Amino acid sequence: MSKCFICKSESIKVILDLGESPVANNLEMNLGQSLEAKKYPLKLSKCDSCNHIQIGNIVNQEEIFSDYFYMPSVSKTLTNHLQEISSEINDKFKFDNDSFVVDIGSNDGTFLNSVKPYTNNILGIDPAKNLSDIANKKGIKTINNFFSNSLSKEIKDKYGEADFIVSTNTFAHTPEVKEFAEGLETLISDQGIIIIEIHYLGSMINDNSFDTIYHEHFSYWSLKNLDELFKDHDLEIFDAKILPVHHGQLRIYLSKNGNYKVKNSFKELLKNEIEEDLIEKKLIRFCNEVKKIKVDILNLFKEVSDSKKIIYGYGAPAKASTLINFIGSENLISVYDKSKLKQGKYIPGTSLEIKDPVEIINDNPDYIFLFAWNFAEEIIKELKENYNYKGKIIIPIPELKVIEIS
Ligand code: DWN
Repeated sequence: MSKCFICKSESIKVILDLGESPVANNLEMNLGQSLEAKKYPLKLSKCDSCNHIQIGNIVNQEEIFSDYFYMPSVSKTLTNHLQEISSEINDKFKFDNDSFVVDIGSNDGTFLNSVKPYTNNILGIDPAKNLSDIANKKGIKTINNFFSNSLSKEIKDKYGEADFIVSTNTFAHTPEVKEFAEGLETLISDQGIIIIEIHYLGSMINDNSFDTIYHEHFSYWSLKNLDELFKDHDLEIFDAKILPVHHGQLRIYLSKNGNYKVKNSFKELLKNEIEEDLIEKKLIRFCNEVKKIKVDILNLFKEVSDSKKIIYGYGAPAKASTLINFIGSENLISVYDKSKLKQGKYIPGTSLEIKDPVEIINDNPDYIFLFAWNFAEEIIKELKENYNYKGKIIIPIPELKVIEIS
């Protein structure tokens, strides 16, 4: 029986069932392994007592994160975004040259690399062995482990309290939300600042981005539930903003209670979320919209195959696994992705090999289906300038549309 990650209530209801899906980022090495990929129920559930939205079926975190193929450094948009975080911290809160900065879910060290001009007193934490090795080789000291309160105590004993803790796209990736919050409370200094970025429930609902539902996304956070959770751990959100990056990220700024005046930007966002009635009214609309999107995409695929045209996918994001396993992959030939970690592997559960985008020149697809729709601008620019692509781009989310590059 699954329990709410926050209040531990067992009164959890499934609100959206996306069928069976493999672990999204567990790209397979060959066709045989891909077609045999283990699939798990992929459902979205809601806690009746605190309204927390969480994955309906827990897959072991070791299976998901020990060897991980997502790297922000593949995208200029994301690399710039992480760079902006460190320059914003310096503008708003000022790094000292010995400020101790910890990145939880540090991946390949892209964010901490951007902190180096301000301080070398940096530490990454990431459970993926392959990514921790890449970061350590780049000289970004990284502990290969999951974040926990006990690890926080070890870090505090060895290196002292953190002046800044940054965690992007990680806090939603664990069911142990209280343990994570305790770890933050343990490690952060009395005047320290924590910045957490996660995909925002409000953006998912408003943008119909149901493809961001996959097993590594354990929680789909509302600002209200974040506020209540951290208040139980002597941590206060004093600022918050929604960012366009990825698929609508929420950034929250926290410190020990009372350190910073709570900003109107946070109060306004919280008020809108509650007044917009995100959880009840909009969530029901969202679940109905998902079914419509599936029908619309399948109708488009039928039109394309009736006209004997060919479609390739672009981008092998985790989102692609959810979308493909929900709508089927028989209409697609294969998928392009710039990430060298992903090329030559297969989207799990399909026969779609991931190819270097340079092959677009030979393949010359009539249509390109943008699985990495959140980077449409950067990718379309690349298709035009690097591959002189002419054809039609299918952008599935937030609404299905086809644009022509002539
Ligand atoms: O929370 C998460 C989000 C933030 O990032 C993680 N759970 C995993 C990951 O999700 P994702 O895999 O959907 O992330 P992306 O960054 O949307 O994936 C984009 C994919 O597209 C990457 O594999 C890189 C690729 N890409 C490309 O081939 N050419 C990206 C760009 C910008 C390009 O020009």
